[in-house]
Amino acid sequence: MKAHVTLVNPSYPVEAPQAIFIPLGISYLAAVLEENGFEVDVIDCPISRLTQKELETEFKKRQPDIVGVTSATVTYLPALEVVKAAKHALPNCLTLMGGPHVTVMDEQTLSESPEVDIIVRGEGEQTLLELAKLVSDRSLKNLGEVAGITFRKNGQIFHNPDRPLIKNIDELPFPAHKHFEVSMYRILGRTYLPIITSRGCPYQCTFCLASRMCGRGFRARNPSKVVDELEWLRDTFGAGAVAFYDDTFTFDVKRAVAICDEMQKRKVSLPWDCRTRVDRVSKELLTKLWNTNCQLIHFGVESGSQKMLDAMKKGTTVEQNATAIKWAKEVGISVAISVVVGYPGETPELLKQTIDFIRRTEPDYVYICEAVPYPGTELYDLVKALGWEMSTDWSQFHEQTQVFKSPLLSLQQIEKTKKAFYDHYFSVSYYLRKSRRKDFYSQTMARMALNHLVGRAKLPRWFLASSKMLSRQQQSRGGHSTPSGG
Ligand code: B12
Ligand code: SF4
Repeated sequence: MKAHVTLVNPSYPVEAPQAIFIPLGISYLAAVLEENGFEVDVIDCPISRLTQKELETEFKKRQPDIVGVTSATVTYLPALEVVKAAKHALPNCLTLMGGPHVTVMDEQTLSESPEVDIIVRGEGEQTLLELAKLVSDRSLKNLGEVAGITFRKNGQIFHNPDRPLIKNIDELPFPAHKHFEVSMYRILGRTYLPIITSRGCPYQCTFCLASRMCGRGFRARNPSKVVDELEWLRDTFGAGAVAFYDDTFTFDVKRAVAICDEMQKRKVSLPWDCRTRVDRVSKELLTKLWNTNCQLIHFGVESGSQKMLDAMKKGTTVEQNATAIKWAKEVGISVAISVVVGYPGETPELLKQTIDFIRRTEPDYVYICEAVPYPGTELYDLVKALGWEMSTDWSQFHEQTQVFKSPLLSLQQIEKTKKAFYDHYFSVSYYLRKSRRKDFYSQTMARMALNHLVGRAKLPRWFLASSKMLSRQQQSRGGHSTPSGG
C-alpha cells in the first residue's frame, strides 16, 4: 500500500514577527508526492493555530505513515514540538524534518531530538519521494542508499552524500496550494500568493544561506510555464497580487524580459513584486517591469557604508544602490530596501552612514534587519571565530533583535537607532502619501505605517476609527535580507 504523508508547517514563536505566506517548500513537496500517487495532507499551523493536544488528535485522526515538518532556524523549536506530537500520537510513524535549519544542523538535531527519525537536507522533492517509496515497500533498511539524508541507526548517526540538485525545474508540477486555506492569505482584501521562477544564487553574501539551499547555479523555469502558473494562481485561487520570491529575479535579464513579454502577450496584469540585486537592473529593464505591472521591487541594499558592503561580500557599491533606487522610483515602481545592522565591524558611525543613505535615497519602504548568524553562513563562522557571545535560543533568530554581542555596537544603540528611524520615517505624512496612491503595495505600506503610528499611540481615537483600524495580519516588518533583494 502507498504511504500516506502529512506535511506540517510549524507556527512562528510568539516573539517573532508573524509573516504569513504559503510555504512553497511544503507545497512543492505535496505536489510531487501527489503526482506520484501518494496520499498527502498538510497542517498549516500559523493558520490553524492548533494546541499540542489538538495536533496529536489531528495526527491520530489522519493516521499518516510519514510526518514531514519544515523549519527555518526561527521555527526550529516549534517544529520539534510538532514532531513530538506526531511521535506521541503515532509512535510508529516515520518523522522527517527538512528546510534551511536542519539542512545544516542535521547531526545536532538528531542527537538532541530522539523523536526525529530522518533529516532531509537541501532540495527535498526527490528525496521525499524516494523515502515515501521505501515506506510503501517496507524497505526502510535501505536508508543508507538514499542521497541527501542524515539518519540514526542503532544509536549512530549517518550522513549520506548530498543529492544532486534537480537539473530541470520545469519538470516540477505546480505547488499544491489546494492543501492550504488560500483565502486566509489575504492582505487588504486581496489574495497575495508567492511564486518562484528560478532556484539557486551564484552570489555568496556572508549572511545568507540561499546558495547552500538551492545551489550556486541559476536554474530557471521557462517563461511560458511561469505565466501558466500566474494564470493558474489568478484563475484557480483568485490571486489578486503575486510575490516573485526568486533570490534574484532579474539575474538573467533576457529571461526576466521574456517573462514580462509573455505576461503582456497573455494580458496577465496582476500587480506583482520581486526581489533582486541592484547590479542586475537597468532603467530600461525597470521600465519593462513597470509596464507589466510590477509595482514594488525589493533591493538587498544591506548598508550605506562601502566598508560594510565589502565585509558582507555583497559585491555591490553604495553608488549602485543609490542609482538603482533612483531609477526604480523614476519609472514609477515603489522601492523596498533591506539593510543589515549590527554586522561585525559596524560602528555607530558606519550605522549612521546607512541611516543617512536611507534619508538621502528615500526608498518607499525599509526593512532594518539585525545581522543574524544563521548556522551554515560565513557570518556564523565569523561570530564563532571572534568568540562573541551568541544566543542559543533559536526563537530569537528573526532579525528583529541582536543575537550576538558586538563590542562595537550594543543592542541598546541599535534599538535606539531603529526606533528613532522608524518613528521619523513612518510619519503621518508618509501614511497620507501612501494612502493617496491607490495601488495595492502603497496601500499596504500605508497600513504598515498606521500600525506603527498606532503602536506609538500618537494618534487620536477618531483618526483610528476613520482609518478602519489595523490589518488583522500582523505582517513582518522585519522581512529579511534575502527576499528583500538577492
Ligand atoms: C520565500 C522565502 C520566505 C517567505 C516564505 C517562507 C516559507 N516558510 O516558505 C517569507 C517571506 C514568509 C519568509 C520569511 C522568513 N524567512 Co525566508 N526565505 C524565503 C526564500 C527567499 C525562498 C524560500 C522558498 O520558498 N524556496 C523554494 C522552496 C521550494 O524551497 P524551500 O522552502 O527551501 O523547501 C525545499 C527544501 O528546503 C526542502 N524542505 C523544506 N522543508 C521540508 C520538509 C520536509 C519534510 C522535507 C522532506 C523537505 C523539506 O524541500 C523543499 C523543496 O525542495 C529563502 C531563500 C532561499 N533561496 O532558500 C529565504 C530563507 C528561507 N528565509 C530565511 C529567513 C531567515 C526568514 C525569516 C526568519 C525572516 C524574518 N525576519 O522573519 C522568516 C522565517 C519564516 C519561516 N517560517 O520560515 C532564511 C532562512 C535561514 C535560516 N536558517 O533560518 C533564508 C534561507 C534566506 C537567508 N537569509 O538565508 N521567507
Ligand atoms: S543575499 Fe541575495 S545575492 Fe546574496 S547570496 Fe543571498 S540570495 Fe544571493
